[in-house]
Amino acid sequence: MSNEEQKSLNTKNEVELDNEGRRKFFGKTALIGAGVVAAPMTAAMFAATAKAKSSEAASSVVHPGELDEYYGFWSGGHSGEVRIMGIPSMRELMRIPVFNTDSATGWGLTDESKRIKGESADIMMGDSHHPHMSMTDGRYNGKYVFINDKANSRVARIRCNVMKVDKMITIPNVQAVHGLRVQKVPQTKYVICNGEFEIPMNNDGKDSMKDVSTYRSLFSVIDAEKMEVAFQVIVDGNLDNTDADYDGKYFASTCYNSEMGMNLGEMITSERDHVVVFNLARCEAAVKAGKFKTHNGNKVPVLDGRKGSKLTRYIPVPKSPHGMNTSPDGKYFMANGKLSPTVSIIAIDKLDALFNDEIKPRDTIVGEPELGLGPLHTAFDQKGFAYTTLFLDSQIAKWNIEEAIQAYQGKKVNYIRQKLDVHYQPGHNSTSSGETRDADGKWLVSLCKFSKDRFLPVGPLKPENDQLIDISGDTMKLVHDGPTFAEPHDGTIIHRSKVKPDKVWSRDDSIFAETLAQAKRDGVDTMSENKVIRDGNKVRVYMTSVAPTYGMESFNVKLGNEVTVIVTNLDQVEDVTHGFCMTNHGVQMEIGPQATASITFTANKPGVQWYYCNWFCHALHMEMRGRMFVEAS
Ligand code: K7E
Ligand code: CUA
Repeated sequence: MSNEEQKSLNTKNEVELDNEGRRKFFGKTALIGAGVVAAPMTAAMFAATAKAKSSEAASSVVHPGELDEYYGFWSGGHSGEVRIMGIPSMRELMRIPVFNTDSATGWGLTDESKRIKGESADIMMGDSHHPHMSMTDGRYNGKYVFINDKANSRVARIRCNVMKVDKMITIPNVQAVHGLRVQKVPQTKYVICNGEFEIPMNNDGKDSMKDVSTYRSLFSVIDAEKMEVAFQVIVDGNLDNTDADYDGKYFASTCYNSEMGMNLGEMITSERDHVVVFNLARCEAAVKAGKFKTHNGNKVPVLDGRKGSKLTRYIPVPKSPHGMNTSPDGKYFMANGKLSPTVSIIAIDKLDALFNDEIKPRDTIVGEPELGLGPLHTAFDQKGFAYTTLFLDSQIAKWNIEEAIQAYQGKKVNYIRQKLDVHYQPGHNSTSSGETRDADGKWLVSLCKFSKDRFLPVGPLKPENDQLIDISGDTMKLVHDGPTFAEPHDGTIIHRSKVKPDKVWSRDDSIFAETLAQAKRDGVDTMSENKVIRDGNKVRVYMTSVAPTYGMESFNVKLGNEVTVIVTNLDQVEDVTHGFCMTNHGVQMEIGPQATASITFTANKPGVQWYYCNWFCHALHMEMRGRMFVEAS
């Protein structure tokens, strides 16, 4: 055995030990729970794993100057942002600040971003999990990407022509918006999202906050164009992840706390939790018929979808399921077991009968393949295979859906094709176009929560590891390790033909429309004029920018003035973005070509304060600056 081989074996052993440790940590739940036993790996599976390791696929190489075939939209987790990746190169192309505050672009600091954030403008952080693009007839339409903020119960919309957030709302009556998906068919009229944490229905602190019987979790249905909550549905238990069908009829969500437990032990007592299925037509009819209540002083219609309601059905599944994924042929909802080694396959074509009370909830389950320890999320190709992440086993299981269904009917088939080691502890995974009718079975990305030994050590906080896997052949092949900063929970892989971003801004973009309206009220033509408007203690400074100068070399204010600087970038050249930074005032922003951006601050330091352009725009970029004279009175 060579040194290298010995080393890799050692590493492997350490990793396995580590997995063992984790297994013990989760042991109470994973092992006592539902009599869970890991499916032993067959020799064929071992061989497949080994083969996948030894053959090097070169197909992920994107040469300098070449473009990727896919866009990836990655969430930034508790970094609060969304990232645009190039697939298969795994290059990070852009960051879209959403719930976080961004120094470079001024997101969270500019007047435009504060307006878009609205009532949550003072919240500077977020926890983004699930980025999903709007669809038409089950295919991406390139218009919007929606993303949740678990930390502050918000949902934001990114407009894909400029790749900036143009709307953000706080969802009322819920706490911790987690799972988020879009209606796929006929188009994304609705964005659906889950309230994860249970809270008193009227959460005003007046009733006993310890009376858990008053706690609820709500499913929220958002009008995608208006970005308003259309209605909400009260459920039994809590809600975790969600997805929509390909018929425009049903949404399904997992629940891991049907017990309504308030601590870990209580949350995992039952052998079974459930999947809630929502009947969209019945919900819309109930709203129309006025069969709802409102709560907490807002106008959102809240429907009662608890057990016994016509609006929902509860399908028992093994305890504490996590991911919810719809197969791209539109046939199945899949609930990933987490504490159970199984995935529960729900036949969508049986749901009509379930809602008509012709069959029992469990009759909709047509398969429950045993895949390994800690199944969290499942992705798909177009050939009938599913790819499930096994968190505890640090593997991805590739399995055949129809064979898993046959096995459930008692036939002796080995539906598992391969288990591929990933590094380590994968959460979500995603296949190219796999959440749409266009699933093409080319790429799979495994978003691994731990990287351990895969990269140069960078201190106690380590990167995560986004691994690219070639799934175009019979076996999965690992082709790339990609370190990422906290924390891509979920990613979607979208063919580049679906996304058509603009090269420069339109002058009438709604993102800065309100700023232009103010300019109009001030009688300023932002495209040509450089002007200071004094309005009591307020000073509005309008200036243009053309590389490498601002239209205004200096302006005067008085100490204590509230100053708004409005910059319009007259450059029409693609990629010539200017910045505006006022030294010593915590003021900085991006102004894209043909855009207008503004930022407001108090001039609280007397004397000469230089402002400068901080986006490198020209050979004379350093000279692109001017002075604010702050007169002490
Ligand atoms: Cu991390 Cu989709 Cu929020 Cu699973 S969720 S891992
Ligand atoms: Cu303008 Cu740098």
